[in-house]
Amino acid sequence: MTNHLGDIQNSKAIIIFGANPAVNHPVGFKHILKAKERNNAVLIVVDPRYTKTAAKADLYVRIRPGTDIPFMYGMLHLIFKYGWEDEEYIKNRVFRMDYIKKEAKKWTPEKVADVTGVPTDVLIQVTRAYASNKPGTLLWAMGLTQHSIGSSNTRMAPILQLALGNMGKFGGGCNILRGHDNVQGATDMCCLSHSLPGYYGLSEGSWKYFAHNWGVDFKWLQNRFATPKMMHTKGFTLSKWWQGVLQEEKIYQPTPIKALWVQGNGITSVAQTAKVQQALDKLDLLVVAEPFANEAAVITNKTDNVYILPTTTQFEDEGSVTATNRTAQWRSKVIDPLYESKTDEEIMFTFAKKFGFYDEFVRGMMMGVRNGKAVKVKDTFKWPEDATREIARIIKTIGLTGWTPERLKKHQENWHMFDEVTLKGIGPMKGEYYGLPWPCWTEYHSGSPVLYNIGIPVMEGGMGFRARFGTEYEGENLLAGPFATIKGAKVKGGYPELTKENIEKVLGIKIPAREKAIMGKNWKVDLSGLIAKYALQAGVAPYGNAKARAYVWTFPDKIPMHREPLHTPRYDLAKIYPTYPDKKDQYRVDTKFISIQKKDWAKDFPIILTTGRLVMYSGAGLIERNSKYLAALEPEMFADINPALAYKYGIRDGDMIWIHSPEGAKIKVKARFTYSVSPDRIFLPFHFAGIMEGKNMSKNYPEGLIPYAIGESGNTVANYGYDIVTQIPETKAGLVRIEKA
Ligand SMILES: Nc1nc2c(c(=O)[nH]1)N[C@H]1C(S)=C(S)[C@@H](COP(=O)(O)OP(=O)(O)OC[C@H]3O[C@@H](n4cnc5c(=O)[nH]c(N)nc54)[C@H](O)[C@@H]3O)O[C@H]1N2
Ligand SMILES: Nc1nc2c(c(=O)[nH]1)N[C@H]1C(S)=C(S)[C@@H](COP(=O)(O)OP(=O)(O)OC[C@H]3O[C@@H](n4cnc5c(=O)[nH]c(N)nc54)[C@H](O)[C@@H]3O)O[C@H]1N2
Ligand SMILES: [Mo]
Repeated sequence: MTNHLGDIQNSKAIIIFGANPAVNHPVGFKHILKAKERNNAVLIVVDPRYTKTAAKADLYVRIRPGTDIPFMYGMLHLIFKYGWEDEEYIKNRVFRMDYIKKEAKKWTPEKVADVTGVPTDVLIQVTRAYASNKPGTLLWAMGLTQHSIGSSNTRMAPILQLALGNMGKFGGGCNILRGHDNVQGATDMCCLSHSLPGYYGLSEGSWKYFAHNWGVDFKWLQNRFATPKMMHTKGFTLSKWWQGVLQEEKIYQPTPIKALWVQGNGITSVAQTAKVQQALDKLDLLVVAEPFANEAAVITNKTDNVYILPTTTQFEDEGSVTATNRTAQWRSKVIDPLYESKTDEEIMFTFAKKFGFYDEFVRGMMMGVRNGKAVKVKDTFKWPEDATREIARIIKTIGLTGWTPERLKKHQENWHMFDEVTLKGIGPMKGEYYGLPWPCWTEYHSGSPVLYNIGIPVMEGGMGFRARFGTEYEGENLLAGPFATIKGAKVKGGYPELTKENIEKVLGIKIPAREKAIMGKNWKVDLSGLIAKYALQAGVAPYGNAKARAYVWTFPDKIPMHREPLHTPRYDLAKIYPTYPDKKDQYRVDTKFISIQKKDWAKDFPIILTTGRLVMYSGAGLIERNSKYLAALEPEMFADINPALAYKYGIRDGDMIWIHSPEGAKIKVKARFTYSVSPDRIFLPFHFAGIMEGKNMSKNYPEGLIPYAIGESGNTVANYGYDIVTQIPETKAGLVRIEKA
C-alpha cells in the first residue's frame, strides 16, 4: 500500500479493482465505510461477480475477467478527452504519459464495451464520478494480479492514479490489500526465489554485501550452489515447482527436484492440483513442518519418506511482523509450545546444524557496525530481537534502519496512543507514526505513512518517487521537474539517488575526509548511516526524487497492453490482442503462452472460471477446516452458478456437477444457485482439499486428524497460465466445461 487503511477515511472517491474487502479484509473495510460516512465518498467496485463489497458500492461494474486494462484505458480515454487529468503533476512527476495518452485514444467507450462487457454509460458514469471527486484512492488485490497479464494490470492502476494526480496524496494512492498475516514482511524479506532480502536482487555485489553482513566468506556462499552461475539465477517459484519434478516442460538446473520441504504452505493453493499430486508422488522425500496435518501428505499416494514435523503457531512464538500498510508490529508469545511441537526457527536451526552450516546461519545476529563495517560484536544471540536488529542493520533499500526491537516494542505497548486516520502518535509516542511505516530511514526518523508525498518534510515521512533507473533515458530527463520539490528540501525539484561520489555535489555540502573514508558506496550499502544522516539534514530522501515511469523499457510491454487470457472465451479478440510468445527459462522452466492460446478452447470449454475466497476460510483452508465451528458455516465445496446457465445443463440448485478443465482434470462439486455470477461464468472457492477428482483421500490423514470439512480443491481445475513477469497463476480467468454428475 502506498497509503494506509486509516488514510482511506480521507478519500472522496474509492475505486476497487478485483478485491473483496468486505469478505477478505473485513476490519480494513470499516475505513472504507467510514469514508462514505465522513466524506460522502463515492465507492466504485469493478468485479466480475456481484460481491458483498459490491453490495455497499454506489457504482458496480461487472467486468469480464482479465479485461481491466481496456477498462482503465477507457477511463483514461475520457479523462484525456475532457481534460480531467492533472497536467502540472504529469509534467513534473511522470515519465512518458504521452505514450499512455496515445494508446488511450484508441479505447473508445464502444470498443471498451465490446472487450470488457461493460456498457458505455457505466464507463462514462464511473469515470466522471472518479475523476471529479479528489482525492481518490484505488484499491486492488488478487482480481488484478492472478492473470497472465497480472504484472501489466498492476502497472496500469498506478498510471490511472498518476494521470489524475492522486499519487502521493492523503486520501489517494494505490492501496493494494495484502494477503496473509505478515505477507508484507515475507515479501520485504524476499522469501521468494528471485532476490535477496530487501529487494537487493541476486547480483554479485548484492551477495557480497550480504556475505559481509552475515560475516561469511563470499566463496563459501558460492559453494552452496551447484555452479557459481546458479547463485545469480532465479529459482523455481511456488507456482511451478512441480515442473521441477515432472519436467514436462524443459527445466534449467543440473538435476530435477527430488525433495520437497513444505513449511507454511497449503500445497493445494497453486493451480493444477492434479499435477501437484503427480509431482508429490514422484519425490524421493517429502517433509512438511506444520501445526496441522498438511494436505501435501494427504493428497499424495506416496507411502514412504513422508515426514510431518509438528510446528508451533504464531501464538507460541514471538517477533516482528509487517502489516499490509508497511507498518511493523511486535508480537508477543501467548503460550509456550504445545506438546512436542517446535517453533519454526528451532526447526530451521536444527536443520542447519544437521547440515553443518549452523554457525554461518546465525552469525549475522551477532554482528554490529564499527566504522562503517559489519563486524562480530558478541558470541551469542537472542532470538528474535537480534534477528530484527540484523534486518535493521542490513536493509536500507526500503528503509528498515529505524526498526529496532526496542522501538517496535514501545509501539506495541503504546498502540492506544496513536490516531487511526493520521497514524500520528501522542504523549510518549509524539513524533512517530504507528508501526513506523517504511521507509523509516534512521532510528530517529518518524516512518512514512504515505509514500511519494512531497507535501510534507522528509523528517515527517515526505519523499518523491524513487530515482532507481538513472537520470535519463533516450535523452529524456528521468528526474522530477522543478515544481516537484519536497517540502522543506534544500534541493529544488528532482535529484539522483545519493552515492558517496555525488552526495557533496547534490546536497551542496562538504563532508570531512574521515567520514568519507567509512561511507559506503551508495545509500543502499552505506552501513555507516552517514548518507541517510546528511540526506535528512538537507530535507531529502536518500533514494532521490524522480519521475514515475508510465513507460518501462525493461518490461515485455513498455506500456501496459491488453492481452487476452490464455484460455479466452473471445477467440476473435485473441487474434487482435494475442498473449506473449512462449517464454524460455522463466524461473528455471519454460512457460507456454501463445502455444496455448492459439487454440479456440471455448468451443469445448465455454464457461469462464473464476476463483477466490470465502470469509470463514483462509488459503488452502486447512486451519479453519480443522475448526468445528468455522467448518460448520460452509461444510461443503460448491460452485456458484447462475440459474440460467444451470438450466441449460439440466442442473438444479444443490445438484452435484462435474467441472472439467482444458488440462483434462475434473472435480465433482455441488451447484449453488446465485445471481452474483452472470450466466457466462462460474465461481469456485479454493479453500477445500482432501478429495481429488472424485476420490476421497481421507484414509491418508494421520489417525484422528481428518478435518471437519474436506472437499475438492478448486485448483484442480484452475487452468494452465502464468504471468509473464511474476509467474503468478492465472487463477482468475480460465475456462471449463460442466455437466450434471
Ligand atoms: N476470509 C479470508 N480473508 C482473506 C484470505 C482468505 O483466504 N480468506 N486470504 C488473504 C489473502 S492471502 C489475500 S491475497 C487476500 C485476497 O483478497 P482478494 O483479492 O479480495 O480475494 P479474492 O476473493 O481472491 O479476489 C478478489 C475479487 O477479485 C475478483 N476478480 C476476479 N477476476 C477479476 C478480474 O479480472 N478483474 C477484476 N476487476 N476483478 C476480478 C473476484 O471476483 C473477487 O471478488 O485476502 C486475504 N484475506
Ligand atoms: N484458485 C486460487 N488459488 C489461489 C488463490 C486464488 O485466489 N485462487 N490465491 C493465492 C494466494 S493470494 C495465496 S496467498 C495462496 C494461499 O495459500 P497458502 O500459502 O497455501 O496459504 P494457507 O492455506 O494459509 O497455508 C498456510 C499453511 O501454513 C500453516 N501454518 C499456519 N501457521 C503456521 C506457522 O506458524 N508455521 C508453519 N510452519 N506453518 C503454519 C497452515 O496450517 C497452512 O496449512 O493461495 C493462492 N492460491
Ligand atoms: Mo495471498
